[in-house]
Amino acid sequence: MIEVRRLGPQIGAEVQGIDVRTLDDAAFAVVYRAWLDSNVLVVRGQEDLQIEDFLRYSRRFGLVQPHPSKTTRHPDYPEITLLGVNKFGPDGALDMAIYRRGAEGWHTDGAYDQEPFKATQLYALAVPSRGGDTHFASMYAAYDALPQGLKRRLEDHRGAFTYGGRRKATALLNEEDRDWTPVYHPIIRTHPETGRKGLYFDPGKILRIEGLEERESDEMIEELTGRMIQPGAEYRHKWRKGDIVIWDNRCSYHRAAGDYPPEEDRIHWRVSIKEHAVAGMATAI
Ligand SMILES: O=C(O)CCC(=O)C(=O)O
Ligand SMILES: [Fe+2]
Repeated sequence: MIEVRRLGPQIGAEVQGIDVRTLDDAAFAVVYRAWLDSNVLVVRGQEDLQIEDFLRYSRRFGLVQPHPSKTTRHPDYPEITLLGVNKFGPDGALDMAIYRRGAEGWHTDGAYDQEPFKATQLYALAVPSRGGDTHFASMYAAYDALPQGLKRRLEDHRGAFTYGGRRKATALLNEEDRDWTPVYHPIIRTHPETGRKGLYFDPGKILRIEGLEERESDEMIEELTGRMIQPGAEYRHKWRKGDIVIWDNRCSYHRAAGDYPPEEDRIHWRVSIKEHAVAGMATAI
């Protein structure tokens, strides 16, 4: 019996009573709908998944693609990024780019791509005794809370994004992959499936806002950074081993807490998912 439980007032839901390995199309349609409605979907208790199980389930959401960070790919499965693996270098020093991956600020994954990631999905293999949560927040709420004048002003503007953004944070990329040409996305972006508008923004990847003078653009980036997170529109996930969490990069921001004891393991498999027709949806909904 599938049950969907809301985790926060505007964002986050948990699906109970499923095994992702044996979900039929009708059940998957419930899962997918719950995900679209809540931006972040949690499935707990999926212990002992094999990589193939995780990939098969992930592909039902869209096109699973290898992430540009080649050094953190699984050696046999390029579509799987390993999070929290090889944290210590040969000299025993903690590699901060791995330990604090995703913790430098609120962001959305893949804004540096012409077609950003639709979704990111994580599976928890090892969870530390404390810390290591993931925080989420709604882009819809950020848009809704913008003053009318600002909404109107931003409506026609696109942002230029690259992987490293203004800080050129490219430590996890190979040398030859660091030269990114900026891509452009509307700052007010309409979600292709829900039709709702969100504040599509990522302070770590945006270079500038098209059509604004440099100073104006920097000020606007500053202002929008302060408007991303709205009270009551957040969800904080406390991981347990066997959890699967998928978030919608088209309508949510996230960040890792980056605060767990470094000597402990915090390991996830991650997939990056792009848009394409969703298997089983045509008949199921
Ligand atoms: O490890 C986490 O909690 C999330 C890291 C992150 O930002 C990502 O995987 O995209
Ligand atoms: Fe991320």
